Amino acid sequence: MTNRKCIAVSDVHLGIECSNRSKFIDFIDNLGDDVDRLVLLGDIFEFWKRDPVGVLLENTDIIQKLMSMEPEINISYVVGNHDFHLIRFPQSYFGVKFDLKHDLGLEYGGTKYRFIHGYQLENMQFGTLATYETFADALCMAGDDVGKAAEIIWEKIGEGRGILDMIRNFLGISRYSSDPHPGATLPWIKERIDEIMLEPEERSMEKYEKYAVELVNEKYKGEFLIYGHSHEPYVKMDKNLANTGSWVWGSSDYLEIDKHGVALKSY
Ligand SMILES: [Mn+2]
Repeated sequence: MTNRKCIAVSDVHLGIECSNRSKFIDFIDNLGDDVDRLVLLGDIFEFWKRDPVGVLLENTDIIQKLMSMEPEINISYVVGNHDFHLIRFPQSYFGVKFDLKHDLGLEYGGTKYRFIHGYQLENMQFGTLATYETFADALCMAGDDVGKAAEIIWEKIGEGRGILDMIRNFLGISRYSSDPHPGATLPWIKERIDEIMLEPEERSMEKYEKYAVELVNEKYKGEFLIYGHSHEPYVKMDKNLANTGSWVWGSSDYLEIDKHGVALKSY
């Protein structure tokens, strides 16, 4: 194909008020004829503040639209922290159709591109990636209100039962522990979870880019890294880094990737 063009988009957070839903529908309705691939780069749906079933039901029109775009446009879905729960259904129609992944590699114009949502950058301070993913999945199922969800998590971690037992186990805070001060680790976890629960707008962004540079220099050496998560769109060709931005609070960011490189656009 001569005009291969990939569109990457993330952080639409469908299901909450500030999501730019109608504009996003217009956007996917009007992808150009030269687009052969759409990468949904995570947090397309918001399952932390809402329940997954409710959000998916409300957005069946979008899901059907996306499904009908194949095979002309190849769709890949890389899960984010807020829609991590989707990865639990690899055999579902949704999973098969969208080819759900934790990360994705593609090549355009001789450049290898690596796509991740970007929650992997939280892992740098949270502990292990497995712990973070367990946490993200638990939050997806925690309920319909973020305040309530956070509260539930504190109760669970504190009491040592329920959905976050796995996290406790990872961190070695067993309620059967002979450690006389098992609570000593709690402030450490609380501090990190508090930060992860902040809205992207309230977080310090420099550290994400710093961690992303580390990934490009180590784990993804020789590749161009594209991520979302931070809601701060940018393209830095010199650093082999780009961010897809978001579709909340009036933003409508996306990246175009073709043989010439990466371009940041706003719809
Ligand atoms: Mn995210």
